[in-house]
Amino acid sequence: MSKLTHSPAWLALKKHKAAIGKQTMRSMFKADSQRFDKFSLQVESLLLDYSKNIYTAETQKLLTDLAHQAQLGDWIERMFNGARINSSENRAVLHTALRAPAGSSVLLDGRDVMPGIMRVKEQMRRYCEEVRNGTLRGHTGKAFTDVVNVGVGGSSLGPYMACEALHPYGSLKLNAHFVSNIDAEDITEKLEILNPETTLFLVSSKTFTTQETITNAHAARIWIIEKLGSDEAVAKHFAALSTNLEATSKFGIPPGHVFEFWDWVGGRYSIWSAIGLPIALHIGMDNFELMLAGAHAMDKHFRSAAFERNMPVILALIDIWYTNFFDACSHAILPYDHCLRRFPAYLQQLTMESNGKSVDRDRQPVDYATNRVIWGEAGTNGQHSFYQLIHQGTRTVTTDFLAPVTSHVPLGEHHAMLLANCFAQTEALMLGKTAEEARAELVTQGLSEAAIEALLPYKVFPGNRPSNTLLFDKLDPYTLGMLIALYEHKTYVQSVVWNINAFDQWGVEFGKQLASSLLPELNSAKPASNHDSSTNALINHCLSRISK
Ligand code: G6Q
Repeated sequence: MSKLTHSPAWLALKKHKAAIGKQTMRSMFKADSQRFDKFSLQVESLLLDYSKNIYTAETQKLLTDLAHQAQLGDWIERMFNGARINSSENRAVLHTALRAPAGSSVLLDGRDVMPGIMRVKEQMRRYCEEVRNGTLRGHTGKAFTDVVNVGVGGSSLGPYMACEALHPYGSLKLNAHFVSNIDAEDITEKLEILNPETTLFLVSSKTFTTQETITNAHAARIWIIEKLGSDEAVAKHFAALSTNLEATSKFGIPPGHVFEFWDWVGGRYSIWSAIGLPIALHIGMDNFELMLAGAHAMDKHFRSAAFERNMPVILALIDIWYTNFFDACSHAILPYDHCLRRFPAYLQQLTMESNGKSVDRDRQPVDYATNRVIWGEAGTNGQHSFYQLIHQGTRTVTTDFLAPVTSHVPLGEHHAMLLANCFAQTEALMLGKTAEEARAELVTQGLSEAAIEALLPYKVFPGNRPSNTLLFDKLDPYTLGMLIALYEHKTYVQSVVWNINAFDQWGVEFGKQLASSLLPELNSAKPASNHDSSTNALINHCLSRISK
């Protein structure tokens, strides 16, 4: 048994769960008209309502004890101060330095990382200006109209999500595209609609060795050379975002078009680094800097606020409450903002790749649940598909609803309707519908007693289904920065309590290794025989079908 599940704070929470288990949120709201005031928090324009949870002042106290027991305060400082908290890779974790303002100093092994960060930001600014104003042009002298990010995972999901989220701030003259899949369909469907003379490729890869990215980048390189008729076009039509300067130079990208970052920036935390260049090109460097400023504001809050008033800490502890004491199976991210439609996918990687671990920092297997499955979809689309399961399914799904108070596009009653749907869902999930209420409704509809009896069980909603709601004034770059940093820190807090390393990803590395070792067998004339019977048969089925 691990120390955690035997610790005083854990055992106290277990006991508390048994006691609180009988109370419903409906009764909690009824008993306390101040419940929202007690369980909500505002940081700048970001409002978190966490009152619709199975949660009392005692829950908050016990969860906060758990955080103190894990020495969360020390771990937070360790991260910001450049300690090598990514122990299995012996790396510091300093994505927060990337959004620190000019004039800050962040030491790593006694050396300030800020001058390097500022140098790359300055390089990004110049490049963005020159591409956006047409000073920097393609091989045939035409200004760029399209930017294609070639990258995968952490080198794609963040910029892709942010370019969509900040679309209202995007340049109409410079379209952003994202190619990530090794499936040739991905790059081919992009190339089909693009003009090589006006297309700029950003090869985004921390390692510059990832099979998907390098293969797609080579396909793009061949396309440019063939269409523009010269190898020299590569230097003008390609830039690289990477830590591997040797490999970028081998690819033929001139040093001035290579945007560096460092091994202390994890892939899924790299949106703030040169990996953010597609965002900066799309919305302009000033707006990108606003995104960094929003994240920095959240960093300051995270570092200084007491745990009871600390937004990332509160969200993390509530998540732990359900994960470890209610056996909740998954958590849905439900943005009522079309621009945030890729946010669930982004958070899926951030949290599942960070905390989907089962061995703790002391190399011991854990005996408690770690990260849950994260999923979601923009509202109101999700309402017409999977919300059924959230309302009436057999397993607890907890939820985060996110919504802007105002829309970028005031059109009729659209935005009021969007918000009405959002709030109605959180209310219904909390309240449910009792048999009496359902019966009264059916009576009003004029149904016979027999028809009511037949329908009634299906019309009852258990309620007591937890949700958090995050409201912000408008989805601008600053707010998006705050939101991303909020979830990054939430993820970190959970890892600290669970005593796991949120910053390695051996499962992802495993996948990379497996695919490359199997590839030669798909190109071989001989049938495969080195695997289990299933894998051999799958390979051999393809070989036999291809040769027909
Ligand atoms: C992120 C992961 C993973 C990584 C991709 C791309 O934290 O490690 O998603 O970002 O595998 O890696 P490269 O940037 O090295 O190509």
